[in-house]
Amino acid sequence: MKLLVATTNPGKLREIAGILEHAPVELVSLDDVGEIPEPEEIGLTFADNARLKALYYHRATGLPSVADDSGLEIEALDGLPGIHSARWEGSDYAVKFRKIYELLDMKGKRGSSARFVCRVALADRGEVIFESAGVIEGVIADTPRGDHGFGYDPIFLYPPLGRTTAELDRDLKATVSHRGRAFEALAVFLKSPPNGRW
Ligand code: ITT
Repeated sequence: MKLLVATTNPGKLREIAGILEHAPVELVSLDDVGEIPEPEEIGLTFADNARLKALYYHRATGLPSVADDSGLEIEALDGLPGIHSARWEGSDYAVKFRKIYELLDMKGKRGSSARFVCRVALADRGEVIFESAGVIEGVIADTPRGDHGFGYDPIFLYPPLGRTTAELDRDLKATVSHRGRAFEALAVFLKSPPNGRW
């Protein structure tokens, strides 16, 4: 059974492929299905956008499609950048990090609590047939650190390991991350769907 991992983000794709390595599916990426314009992410929640993307790519390709909508919520910034994480303050992460530190310093809260959130939706036969969620709680690191991962990983400190998620290799990040938790639940579903097939 083919499963389209419907993301344009290479960092996400690498992590998802690692987590689903032993799932009973043949993973296909957007590179394998030809040019498809990106959908507008007009949902108001991570869950809405995950469903929207999964259904959109499923309808465009006819393949069972899984989408991930995720982001960073910083407590002292009232949950920003949240569902807008990918495009908030542009696409240059050095600039995004500077802006975050500037806003946090104005409030005297550089080490604010923060969390990464991930919602996953799987669409097949014209509808969403599975959803899952994962969260990892942490704090904003005093300075960016680490070269692994992608996006906001260098500024997200995971206190139980005393490292940013950019200082964890892919497999270790997957054991503790929002995406790891949400996609592990998908892997369980793929191995034993409730009605014997999915
Ligand atoms: P697709 O919609 O094509 O999957 P995207 O990157 O636009 O790609 P989202 O709309 O879900 O995806 O935005 C997710 C953003 O949240 C991502 O670009 C990062 O900025 C941030 N993010 C999510 N998970 C992350 C992680 O594990 N590490 C670092 N940053 C993360």
